[in-house]
Amino acid sequence: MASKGNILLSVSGFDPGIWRSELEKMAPDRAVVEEPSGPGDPAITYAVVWKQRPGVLNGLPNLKAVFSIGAGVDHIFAEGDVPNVPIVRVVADDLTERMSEFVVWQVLDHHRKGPLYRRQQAQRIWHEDLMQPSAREVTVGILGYGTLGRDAASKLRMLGFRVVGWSRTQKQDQGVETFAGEDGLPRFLGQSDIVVCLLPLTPATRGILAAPMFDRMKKRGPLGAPILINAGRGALQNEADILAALEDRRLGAASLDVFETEPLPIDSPLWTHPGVTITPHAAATSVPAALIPPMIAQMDAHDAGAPLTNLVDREAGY
Ligand code: NDP
Ligand code: OXD
Repeated sequence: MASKGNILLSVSGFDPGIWRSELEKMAPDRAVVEEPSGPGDPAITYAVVWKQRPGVLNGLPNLKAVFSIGAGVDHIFAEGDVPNVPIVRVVADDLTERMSEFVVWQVLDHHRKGPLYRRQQAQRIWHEDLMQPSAREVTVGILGYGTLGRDAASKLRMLGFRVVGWSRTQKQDQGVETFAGEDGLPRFLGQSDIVVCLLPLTPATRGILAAPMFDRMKKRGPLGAPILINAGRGALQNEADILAALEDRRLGAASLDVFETEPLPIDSPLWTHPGVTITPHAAATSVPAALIPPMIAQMDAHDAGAPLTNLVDREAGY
């Protein structure tokens, strides 16, 4: 029996069913609806969204907050006017740990020459590449030293890598040299052998992974040329520039989880490029059973007067 306000669930790009059933399980006292009952539906108090239907959030007089089912919120702003209510994003160990797994996997794969040995295996070639640096000789630079970046950094450091971080505002972190803003970028890039991008997509970061950045990256290093790993957002990267940089060795290789257009078009040259590893926006999946309980807990606490946490700064866009 629904006695609290209704939850509007508006997701596109995948089946909302598992989110709906988890919401219904965890919040039996709230009805879950996928559309307002009509203009100005007064029963809706919270929305849970991923690339919501354009306009669906507008004109809901009792909407108290919008919850993103991911860490990123660019998908919310992309769908036009978003009412001026708080936006809550995912900050959860489950998601963070999944992302760190991905980052560590890709860093180690490049560091330990996975692409080379897979190519050799396909040709039955037995040849040990003796140019194998130790982790201590390799610096991993994390663009976007936030919730995900810091966790990945701590796990990479445990493996022995040197880590540097770049963020919008200056950070202090023991054991990690940190840089901030445009001024800090050249020194960050100049020492990173592997650049891991965990930036949010905002007006300031759109298209940042492009020729001007690749031109400024470290020229030589223990891995030969710098490696790019992007698990932030596809619109952070210029794919034509990545391909050009791979051709002239400004980049040695790239692992891309996100793309300008998703799914990656069948005719994209990235699919077959020997220097590119592709995963289908799978770096850190949002798992309903892990993410819905804290969302419902926040809704209940907020209804009882508590402030919301993990709020998005609308001006900064993340
Ligand atoms: P956070 O907000 O915790 O961290 C973002 C970091 O980026 C912060 O350090 C922030 O700086 C920095 N940043 C933002 N704008 C700029 C800028 N203009 N210049 C320099 N640094 C900047 O986000 P999360 O770590 O939780 O998530 C990051 C992103 O990862 C998400 O927005 C999403 O796009 C992506 N993601 C991808 C997934 C996947 O499966 N591929 C899964 C989950 C997330 P400051 O610290 O100063 O605020
Ligand atoms: C996210 C994502 O933002 O999965 O959480 O991309």
